[in-house]
Amino acid sequence: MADIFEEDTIVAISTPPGEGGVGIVRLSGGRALEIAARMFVSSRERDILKKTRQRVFHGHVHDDAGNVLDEVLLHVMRGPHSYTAEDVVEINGHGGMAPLRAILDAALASGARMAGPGEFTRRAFMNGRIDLSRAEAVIDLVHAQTRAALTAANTAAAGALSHALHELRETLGDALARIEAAVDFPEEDLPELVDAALFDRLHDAHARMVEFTRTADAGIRYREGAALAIVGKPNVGKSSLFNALLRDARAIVSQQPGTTRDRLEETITLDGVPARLIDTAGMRNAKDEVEVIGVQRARDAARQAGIILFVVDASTSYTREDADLTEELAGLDIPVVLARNKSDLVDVNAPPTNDALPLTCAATCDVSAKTGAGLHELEQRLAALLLGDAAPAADTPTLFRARQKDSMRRAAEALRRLLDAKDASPELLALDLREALEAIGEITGETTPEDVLDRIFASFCIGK
Ligand SMILES: Nc1nc2c(ncn2[C@@H]2O[C@H](COP(=O)(O)OP(=O)(O)O)[C@@H](O)[C@H]2O)c(=O)[nH]1
Ligand SMILES: [Mg+2]
Repeated sequence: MADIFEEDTIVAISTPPGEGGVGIVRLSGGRALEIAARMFVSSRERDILKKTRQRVFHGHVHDDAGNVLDEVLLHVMRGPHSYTAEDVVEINGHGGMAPLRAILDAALASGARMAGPGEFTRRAFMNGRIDLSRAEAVIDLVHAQTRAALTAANTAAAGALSHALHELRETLGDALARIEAAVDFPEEDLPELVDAALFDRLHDAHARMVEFTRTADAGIRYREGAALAIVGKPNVGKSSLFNALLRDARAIVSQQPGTTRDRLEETITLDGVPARLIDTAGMRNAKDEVEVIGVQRARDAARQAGIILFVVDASTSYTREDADLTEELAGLDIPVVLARNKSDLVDVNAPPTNDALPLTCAATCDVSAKTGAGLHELEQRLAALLLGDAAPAADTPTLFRARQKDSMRRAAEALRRLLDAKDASPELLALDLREALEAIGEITGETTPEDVLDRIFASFCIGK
């Protein structure tokens, strides 16, 4: 599989642009050492081409004319004991774009080719060092925004997900081998190959697949996060609630209605899920030109949100504006959490001034942005909505992409068909098994179409 690459050695700057303590230029491929040797002069006259698995050299990188470009540490890792399973050389130079670019140019001039996005990781995958689920987890490690997302990505990157998937494939593959063998045997020999124990194993495998599909939503949430739009009429305390949830005085709060005109966005963490909290302009029939635009933006934010946090002022009666907004939100088909704010002003002994709004809410919370009362419960309700009841136990391998979930769902369906029709002909059983195997193979990479692979690796950064 790897041979299409054999000729070319790729190079890229692997650290982010900008200034840093160190910067790394990474080379991988059959000629990585030879190219590095052309650019590098060891300070102790060591030969970097000498066979060792791993070694670090100190010295200088030169251009063709012999000019020193940077003082570096050269880290040589021979395949297959490297990230890509090929020969890899990492040149650790001084951080800063000028020296790194100079080293990169020298490598290109010496015969390396510029790496595409994710090409190092793609090589690790093509060379069989990691499967697709691990390669994708590497992207997620880089992009993880919360501890929970990082844990999930780490678990998958370390191979726990890949291991669980390969176990499933083995169970299915073993069953397929037996069932296919049964096709060629006379009827009386069947029980030994295809027995109750085999169906028990498939039954267990099916249960694990269903569990994977169930917890996938949480995995996807950890990775993608969700947008949480705060909407309501002017002056109900949206910006105050935004600040309270952020634990920061980010938005301007004022008793003057119509203060917030633009949308503000900040990320908070709700039970491990990165949530983009969006403060919006109060929804009303605004006259002021800027405010009209703000209200339009509020509408857009609400429409695109994963959850709407609808804020009302519980210390006053609902108005026409609340009612209009309620109607508008009800038409959106997005879960709404109702926050009855300013609870500190509500006299608990007085009869409630507010009847229920004609809106089915996923949750209703009494809060006070001013005193912080009810905030914790509000956060818990929001987190529960984001994760459903599907949050996987920590360290349990989880699917974390919609694509993976879809494949797993198809695998589980195929296996369900088989289990529902155990007495069907071996040919039919084999058909279902093959379909299930193929679907799981899409997650591990064995049967993933090339264009899907292209898209996955294109989402990496160059140098990873
Ligand atoms: N007593 C009380 N006042 C609040 C509370 N939340 C907001 N306010 C006040 O209500 C006014 C409007 O708040 P603001 O956050 O700007 O509302 P927005 O227009 O919906 O963004 C300000 O004077 C706030 O101090 C609350 O929970 N209790
Ligand atoms: Mg505001």
